[in-house]
Order: sequence, then structure tokens, then C-alpha cells
Amino acid sequence: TTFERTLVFVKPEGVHRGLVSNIMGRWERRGFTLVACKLVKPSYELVRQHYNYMSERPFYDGLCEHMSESGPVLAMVWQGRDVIKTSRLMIGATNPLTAAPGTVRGDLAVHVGRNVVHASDGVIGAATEIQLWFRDEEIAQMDSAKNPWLYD
Ligand code: DAT
Ligand code: MG
Repeated sequence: TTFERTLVFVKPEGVHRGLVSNIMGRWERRGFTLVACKLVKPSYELVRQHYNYMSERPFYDGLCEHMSESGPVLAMVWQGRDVIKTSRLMIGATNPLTAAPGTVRGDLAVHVGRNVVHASDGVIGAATEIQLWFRDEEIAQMDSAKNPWLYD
């Protein structure tokens, strides 16, 4: 639907490498609406919850430490029609080795452990993750004046 929302964040390596505007710009240019955005250093607990589905994997502890200790993350909520699925296509495959050129990972990353960006992977994930990272009052309630030029 038009008001579907998803969580996207630029990981610490993306912030340190100065890739924030490049990454944000892709969602803006595609036609999505930014409804929340903050530069945060997520707590270890938040990150462990976020990646909970990975808790049995050998890289889980390292992943959570990296995400919470390496520096700030740029967390965003993007809104628009089919934004959840489209964002997954825009970030590319988890392993940058197989991510298509034109995607964030295919253009800006080389290694799975430093793959620069996150996007929720479905409707349930998006709702859960937005709640985990943002308070309701941090999310703008807005329709976008550009919508008639994006959707028929
Ligand atoms: P995605 O970030 O594309 O949704 P995922 O949910 O499967 O991928 O994994 C979450 C993160 O965990 C991923 O962005 C990087 C890390 N990760 C996944 N597989 C990994 C692996 N084989 N080695 C190291 N880190 C990995
Ligand atoms: Mg995932």
C-alpha cells in the first residue's frame, strides 16, 4: 500500500566511510518519503533483539558487538508503496560478492560482515523493527505532495 513503511539503517561502517548521503539519496530519488531519521549508537541489547533470529549463528556475538560498539548507525523509516520489498531489492544480496551492481551492497561493499546497510525483510519484520528502533512520536505522520506524480 501507499503508506507501507520499512526500517533502513546505514551500519557503522557506512557512517564511517561517509556513505550516508549516497545511501539516503537512493531512497529519496526512488520516490520514497522519509518519515523518521536519527543517528544513534544502538545498545547491545537492542542489537541482540534486532538480530535475534541469528542467535544460533557463529557470527552473532561479533555482529552484535560490531553494531553496538563501532560507532553510530543512521536509522531511518521510509514510507511509500511497496517500500519493504523495493528496499530489499535496492540493498542487494546479503553477501556483497553476489549483490548486483546498482544495489547499495553491489556498489559500495565487498564483505558480508561489513555490508553497509540493513532493510527489513517483510511486513512483520518491518513493523517489529520500527517499534524496536523508534518511538511513535519520532515518526512523522505525513502524506507526500509528490504522491500524485508517483502513483496513478
Ligand atoms: P540481511 O542483512 O541481508 O537481511 P541476514 O538477515 O541474513 O541478511 O543477516 C543479517 C546480518 O548478519 C547481515 O547483514 C550480515 C550478518 N551476516 C549474515 N550472514 C553472515 C555470514 N555468513 N558471515 C558473517 N556475517 C553474516
Ligand atoms: Mg535480514
